[in-house]
Amino acid sequence: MAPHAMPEAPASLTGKDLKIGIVHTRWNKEVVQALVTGTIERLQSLGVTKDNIIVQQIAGSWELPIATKKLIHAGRVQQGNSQNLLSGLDPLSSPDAPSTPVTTQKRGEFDAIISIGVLVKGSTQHFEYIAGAATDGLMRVSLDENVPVVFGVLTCNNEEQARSRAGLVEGGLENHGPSWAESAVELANLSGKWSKGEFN
Ligand code: RBF
Repeated sequence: MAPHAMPEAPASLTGKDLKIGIVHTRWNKEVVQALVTGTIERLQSLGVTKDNIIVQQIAGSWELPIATKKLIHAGRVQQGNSQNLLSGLDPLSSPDAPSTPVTTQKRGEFDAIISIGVLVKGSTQHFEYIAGAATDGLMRVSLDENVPVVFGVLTCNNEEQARSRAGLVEGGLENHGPSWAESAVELANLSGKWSKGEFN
């Protein structure tokens, strides 16, 4: 096995019925876009439907922790709204009530969030500060909110290394996006079971 080969996901992995959020940065756009595409394609090949993959864009990695937290909360707001909507409807007494919008999107809480950004070491100390803050911040959000947050942040010495980790260099490394998708689906499924006290 190559030193940084990514571990293989369990063959039984399925993303059916999961709702996954992706929040990604605009900095280092080409690399980020390749990572986001790799992530989305793998989520879909695992059975997550297009409607259940919510993609949001922000400026830079510094903002990833707060954006991830806000996205988690947005899912909860949606859950509250759909509950209010349903409780206000009495199909027997209001036959003309507007029908629920046609969408196959799962309402409410995200099962996992994948936070994606690329930091390239430059001549300033920003790299260290932003990388440290994004790393600590994303871990904190995940634990505080009790939602799996996948760390999709690349910290690279240069542009070439970043491109390689996004699968953009011929003969280089694999795109990391698919492995982030697998981590999200795996932990989302396990979390769903554990929250019901089930292990199998
Ligand atoms: N954001 C990134 O996602 N990746 C970077 O490589 C990156 N480098 C930066 C370098 C400098 C000197 C500055 C000022 C910002 C950089 N940012 C980068 C943006 C940062 O994460 C954040 O969006 C801005 O600082 C605004 O809060």
